[in-house]
Amino acid sequence: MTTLNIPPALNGGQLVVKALETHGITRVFCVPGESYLPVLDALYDSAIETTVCRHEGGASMMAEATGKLDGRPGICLVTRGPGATNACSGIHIALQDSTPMIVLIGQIGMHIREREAFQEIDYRRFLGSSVKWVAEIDNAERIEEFISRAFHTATSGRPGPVALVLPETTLSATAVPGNLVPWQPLKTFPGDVDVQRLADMISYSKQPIMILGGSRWNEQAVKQIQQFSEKWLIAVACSFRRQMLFDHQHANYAGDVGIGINPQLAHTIKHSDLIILLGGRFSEMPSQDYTLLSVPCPAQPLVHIHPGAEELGRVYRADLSINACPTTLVAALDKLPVNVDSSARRQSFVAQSHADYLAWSSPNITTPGDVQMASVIQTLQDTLPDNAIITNGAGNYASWIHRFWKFRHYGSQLAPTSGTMGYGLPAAIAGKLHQPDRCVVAFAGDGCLQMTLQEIATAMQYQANIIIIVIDNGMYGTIRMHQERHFPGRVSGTDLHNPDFAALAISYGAMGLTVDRTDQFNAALVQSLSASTPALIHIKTSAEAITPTTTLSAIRNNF
Ligand SMILES: Cc1ncc(C[n+]2csc(CCOP(=O)(O)OP(=O)(O)O)c2C)c(N)n1
Ligand SMILES: [Mg+2]
Repeated sequence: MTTLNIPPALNGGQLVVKALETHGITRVFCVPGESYLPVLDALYDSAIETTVCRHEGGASMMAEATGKLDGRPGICLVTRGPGATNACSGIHIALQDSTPMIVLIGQIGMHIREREAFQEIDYRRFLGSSVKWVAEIDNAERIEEFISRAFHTATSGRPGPVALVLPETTLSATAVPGNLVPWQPLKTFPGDVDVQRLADMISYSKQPIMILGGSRWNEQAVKQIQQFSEKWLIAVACSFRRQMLFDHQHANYAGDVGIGINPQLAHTIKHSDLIILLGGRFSEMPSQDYTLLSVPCPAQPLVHIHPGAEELGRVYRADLSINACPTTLVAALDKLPVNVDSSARRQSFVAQSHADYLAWSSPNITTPGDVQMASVIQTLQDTLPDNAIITNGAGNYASWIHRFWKFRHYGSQLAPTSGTMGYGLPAAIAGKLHQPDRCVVAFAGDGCLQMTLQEIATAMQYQANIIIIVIDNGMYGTIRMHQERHFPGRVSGTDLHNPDFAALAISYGAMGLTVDRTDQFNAALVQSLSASTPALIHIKTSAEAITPTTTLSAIRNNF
């Protein structure tokens, strides 16, 4: 007698978790909800680590940051209705930052659909333009199919967020698991003809500048592009918040093309005879409100390389468009025999571009108040390992990092190109959980931190011993800056009355320290580095020190 070897049927929650395991997921971020209890229950038996957060915004930002570091989708689990609405901040970051991410959302049972049942949302309409793909799984037998597609969709072409909606009726139904195998990352490769044309354009250019951006990079590709820039004598800049893509101490580094760009670098880009956009979209922030390249036909010769075909020709009509991943493009460039015309001229162009960067990033500036932020960053630079992960959210405080911190390694930056406040703390927690051996420092403004402050409890719970540096100027400084520019002296809705952040950190069980003067920072940093808990350094800065280059009064008085 033969016995049929049929695996036992699993419930929907078990099928979801089994599929995540198959695709190599080791950690999920969640806020629990009664709408997806079978998934939580299946996680109980799984080797997947479940990280319980305090707010779905924090959970989705942690998932997004994990995707950014890892290249595989970060996973976030949230409940229906308010859980999903709270998760939107992280979903939007994943969309704008081209980060692979999968959000699993609970849902009411299918039998009560369309009555606006408790926390019912039509996610296809609600998330329609905020994700790469959103689908509701109405049959337990199709869970594996949908999850497989979610992994492929989130990671292919231009990566981004995918939302899968899990009705209670699907999670409680059962099905027999199939022969699911892990998803396969899809790469796009440049054609030989295009690579040769790119090489020819680089050969004959007198002032080529490459601007690195986007996602789908890895450590090897970052090394290869560095070697390529050396051999071919190319100046290299990094796009807004993609500074980890090129070693800032390298002789070919020209600076970051972001908010508060070095005017000299902007000039260089405007007058370059070849711009190579590699990996990024060159959207509003790096393009300086679309002024560095005219739309759709730039004045400068342009090569645009992007893994998503739909991004090529979307804004800029390039002379050469190549639909390829940064990794495959640099691998192809690596094989080319070097051919550079007018190398002496190129050498001096590269040297001048780097000299411009060094002058711009020198911390020898003086700003109002008792804390000099450029010196604070210099102290960090002198003390932290150079592969430390630096995170931030949105606010003028981030300009100190962008301008003065010298990023040196791939995977050392977690910062939202979407300009989302509150990102620094959850991103740092995710970074530390992902790479526990690395030093992780979260920067936040007083406004920024208070958007996700409660995640200090998550850091405590999982011993994610990060250092949080809060730059407290008593206001939503960025908006005050714009306000003073457009409506001088009419302060409206931008003042903040803040708590004692150090005391607050201590109440969570973390270390809390306060810095009022530059000379106190070093001791606070040393103490934080030796802490056996997360540590928060509350730096009180002058509201006048609004940017590295100007003061609030100067803006108000239109100087
Ligand atoms: C979630 C979110 N809400 C609002 C904004 C608009 N915004 C941009 S910067 C900023 C102020 C940031 O204040 P703070 O963190 O204190 O930094 P500062 O500019 O004072 O250095 C605001 C409100 C935003 N970018 N993101
Ligand atoms: Mg502030």
